[in-house]
Amino acid sequence: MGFTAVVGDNGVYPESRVLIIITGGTICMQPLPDGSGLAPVDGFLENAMAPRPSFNDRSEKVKLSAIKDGEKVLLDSLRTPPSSYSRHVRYSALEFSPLLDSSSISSDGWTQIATTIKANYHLYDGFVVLHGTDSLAYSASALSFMMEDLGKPVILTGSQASIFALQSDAVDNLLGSLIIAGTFVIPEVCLFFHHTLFRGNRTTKVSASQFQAFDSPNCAPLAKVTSIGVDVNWALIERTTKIAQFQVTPYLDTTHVACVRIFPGIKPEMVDFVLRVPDLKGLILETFGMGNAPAGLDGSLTKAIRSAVERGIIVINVSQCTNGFVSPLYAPGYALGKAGVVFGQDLTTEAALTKLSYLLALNIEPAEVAARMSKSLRGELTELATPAFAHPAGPEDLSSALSGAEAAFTLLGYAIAKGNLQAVKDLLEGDQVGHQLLKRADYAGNTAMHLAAVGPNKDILKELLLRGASVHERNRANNTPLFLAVKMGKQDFVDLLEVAGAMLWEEEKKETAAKN
Ligand code: ASN
Repeated sequence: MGFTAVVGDNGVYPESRVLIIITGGTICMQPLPDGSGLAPVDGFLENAMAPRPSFNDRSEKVKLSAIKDGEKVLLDSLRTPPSSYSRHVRYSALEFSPLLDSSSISSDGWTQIATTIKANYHLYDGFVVLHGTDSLAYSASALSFMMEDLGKPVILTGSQASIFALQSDAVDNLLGSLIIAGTFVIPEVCLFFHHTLFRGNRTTKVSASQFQAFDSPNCAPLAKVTSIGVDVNWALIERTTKIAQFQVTPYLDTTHVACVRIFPGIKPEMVDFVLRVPDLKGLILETFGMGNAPAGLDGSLTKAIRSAVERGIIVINVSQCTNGFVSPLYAPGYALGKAGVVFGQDLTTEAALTKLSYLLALNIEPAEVAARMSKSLRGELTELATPAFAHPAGPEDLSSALSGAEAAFTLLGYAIAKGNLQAVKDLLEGDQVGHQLLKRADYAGNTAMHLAAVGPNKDILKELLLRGASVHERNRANNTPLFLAVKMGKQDFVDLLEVAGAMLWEEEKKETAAKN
């Protein structure tokens, strides 16, 4: 939203709240005293964050409420100095017990992360998950599917070197994640690494040792941290256009899926053997190039696959290439398609496996699982709806379309204040322009949602929600649209905002109750 550093009216900067969920990983590791390698150690907040000035402005100690294992607890918190967005980020942490090397994470760990976020969703503005890098792309993908109608940022990060090491990427990765989670309402499961914010379910680990360890080869970064701030690519951000509250599917079925990487000379019997593992429900087939596999003598590989598909097993074709997509362009790929293989477009293997596990956990028919595998649920794949050779709108098109954005936002403010729904619709027409306008704010940090929450026409509020506006944005005074609607006593606006997932903090409830 591009705020410049301005102190709030009363001389203090507002605070946002972030919960850090610590699962383990190198970021919190130290060498074991007996020399048997690195292992995670607990007490990260006190030992790694509190001593560092960039994580701790040494302000008065404050406890934050959180829900842990279903119980309300009070956690120590720390606060960052004000960022260039005129905000402190206050945060507390919940640690997994035991902390893990991420190679040991499983569906149970993902469930624990997702349910912790669900339980604490109403208490924090955003969530940062500290996690080892080895399986980070799997966890980011898994969580993106488990979380539906997410309205707040969930950012996974870790590091290649421990925060206790002299030369490490840990501080940059963690501080960047905290500031983004506490400043921008990016309602996605993201992965932040080496100054770059990625859509989690598009990522893959590309280096075992370099600090630039992750990439999302088929999707541009969602944001980049530069010397002057965070450059968010708002046009790319996924947002829900349903009026619905955040929900979690608390389980993924990773026990009935398998993954086979095709190689020159692979025996069809091997693939057939895997496809006959008792209770197997789905297979990810990593194929060559654009989705090709050797047919086998007399088409025996294709026969094995066809027979499996007839037995109700879902077979998904993804490419071994990191960039590009699969298609039935070549005869071998076409034959796989004829045998009933589903083309996973540009899905990563990590996203394909976790998406399949998610869909299997929903207990829907195999045909429905197969249909949903080639549709985008959380921005994890590119649906090939537009002609492959169309020229996408370049950055020039976008900037010229937005050159009058400030004027358009002013007009939008007038239309909202007058209750003129048609004018609002006209101004928001065009996906990218509309999206940019919904992210804009006036001098007081009020977005279109803040204005509509106190405006005369509830249908405008509904229209903004259906176009993907967020109920969680806070203005400079740290107020959400719901807080303003409650203060104005607009009960039907309050009801609509709550159905769309808005909620008040405990102090806000007390404050509005006292004044109303
Ligand atoms: N083995 C570590 C893990 O994934 C690697 C890391 O975090 N850099 O937990």
